[in-house]
Amino acid sequence: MKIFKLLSLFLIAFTLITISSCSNNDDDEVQNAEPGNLQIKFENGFDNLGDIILNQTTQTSTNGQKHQFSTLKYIISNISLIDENGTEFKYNYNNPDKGAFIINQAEAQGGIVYANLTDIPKANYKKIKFGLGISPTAYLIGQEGQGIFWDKAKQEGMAWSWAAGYIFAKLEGKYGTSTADTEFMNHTGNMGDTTANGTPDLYREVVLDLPTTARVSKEITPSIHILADLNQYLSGQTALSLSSENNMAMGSSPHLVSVSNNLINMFKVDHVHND
Ligand SMILES: [Cu+2]
Repeated sequence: MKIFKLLSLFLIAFTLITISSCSNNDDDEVQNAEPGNLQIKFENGFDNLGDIILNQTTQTSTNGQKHQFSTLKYIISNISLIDENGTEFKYNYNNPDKGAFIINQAEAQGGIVYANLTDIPKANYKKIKFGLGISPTAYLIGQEGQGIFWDKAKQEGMAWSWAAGYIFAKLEGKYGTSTADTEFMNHTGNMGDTTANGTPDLYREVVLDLPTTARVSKEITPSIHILADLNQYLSGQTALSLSSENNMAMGSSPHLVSVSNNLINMFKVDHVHND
């Protein structure tokens, strides 16, 4: 009997401890599971030198052309984050109204253009993925399905007519051999429904490793600091020269396909801030 009583007491005590520790865990999880925010910093530069000054910073390409930008803008969309378990969180995927950003060097503050993301699940993220431009899938949702971003893109000169669609990257400035004195405009984009038209799809995606884990929580808003090396434009995987044939190119011509292939390789995560 004594042993039975002792056992019962032990069992009750054990159960109480288990219940209380369980409920403690539950409380912690409820608190910690709250989503947080994330900031992406885009620093546009040439090679390892950040902060391009419009109409000023001049770069010489592989093919020996001096060039500088008066306009440097591009669209980022379909951002996703991959955590330490390989789980991918898609941020307003194929929803430009909530998930697309215009990165405009004219709006850089201290050389940085910011994209602020909200309501990100708490996790330790190891990789970031995003698209340059607007995906064909998002475009085919139609104008009504993305009226907010479409209007914004129109206002910021990042769109043609709806039939032609968005401008993915808008690069304008001057180039030349001894001095940058000849105007150029290269505007990349899909010119409508690429499948129906049988035209090239210039939307490109990239996956980048984070050198430090981005620890998103209610308490911590990490910043992912990306260096975009605009040297890739003319000196990327395909060395390009500007000429009278392509210096006023708009749409998805072969030259602009090469430009798109070069530009998607310009992104690198330099560092991550967890504070
Ligand atoms: Cu930084």
